[in-house]
Amino acid sequence: MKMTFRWFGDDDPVKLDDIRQIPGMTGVVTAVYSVPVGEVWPEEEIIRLKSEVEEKGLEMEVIESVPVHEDIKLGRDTRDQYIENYKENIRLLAKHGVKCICYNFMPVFDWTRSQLDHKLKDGSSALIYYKEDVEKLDPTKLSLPGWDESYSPEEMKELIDAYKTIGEEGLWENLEYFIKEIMPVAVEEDVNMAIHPDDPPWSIFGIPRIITTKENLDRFLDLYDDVHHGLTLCSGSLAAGTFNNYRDMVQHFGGQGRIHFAHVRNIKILGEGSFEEAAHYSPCGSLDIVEILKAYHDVGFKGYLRPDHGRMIWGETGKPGYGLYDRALGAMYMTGIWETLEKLA
Ligand code: DNO
Repeated sequence: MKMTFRWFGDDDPVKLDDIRQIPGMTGVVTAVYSVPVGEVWPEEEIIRLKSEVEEKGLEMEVIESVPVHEDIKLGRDTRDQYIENYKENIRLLAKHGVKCICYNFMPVFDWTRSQLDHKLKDGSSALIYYKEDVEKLDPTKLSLPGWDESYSPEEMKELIDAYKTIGEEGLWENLEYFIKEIMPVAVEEDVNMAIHPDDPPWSIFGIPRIITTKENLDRFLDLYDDVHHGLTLCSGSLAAGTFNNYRDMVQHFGGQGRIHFAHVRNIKILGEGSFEEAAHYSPCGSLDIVEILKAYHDVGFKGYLRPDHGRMIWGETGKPGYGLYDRALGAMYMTGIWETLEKLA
């Protein structure tokens, strides 16, 4: 297992100088953020980013994310050019030492929450998802970090309607087309492609979502028979669905060598369809992080792992879910568990 930390580049209030001081940290997970979705990343930007990271003694072996253009997800006529660009990004990143690319196939919205600064009893704040609040939201008028904000409300409505029209099976077809195009390039370049599950793992705003359950992840992996075709197994996303057993998924997919990247965080499940994000420490939430890491250890997990969303603690302000302190505590906690597992093995 290689412990990593997400870093949003030079604009991130969390600095590489901070990240390198977390014991056991091997590298950062980052991306080129200056390029619109669907375009080829300038090679000089990749080189610059890599040398900036390496100068601080960290590695840049994982990219999160190379986003997939909506025209690909919708299967529009223009998709082939965007797919060619995607392949070119895989080649360029491989050329500069990237070994794993995280991406998702969520229509329009990436992760969704009802509130980003919910005050917890201990004075910290966390991201939450309350079903009844999300149901009241108007998706054409809202924005969350990580979402593409370049759409007007009218364009957003049109996009959402287009997804409703193709439905889940249409989305599967478009995903299959994309995977069959890009995977031969990833195999040739020896890059592991790691799809991120839908967060939360159910349909929101009437839009289809398909990377949601064990059964669907099996169906996804069956689209291409090569170990490079794999998963980012995100505990906070998948386990928010009470129908999912994350630990069982680690055993199942990890046993097949198909988990390339692990996102591990804790959540407190508040009944069907609602949850609060919690500190990584098991008693703070509904997930048993020791059992989860033990499952990774048992399958001989050699991929990358990162702490996922943290709370805002100690007066820190910054990108919701992506402050320094709580994620550093999470990383250290998991590094400690891993060290224990190694010693007891
Ligand atoms: C949320 C993240 C996601 C993830 C993308 C991957 O905090 O885990 O935004 O980066 O879905 O493409």
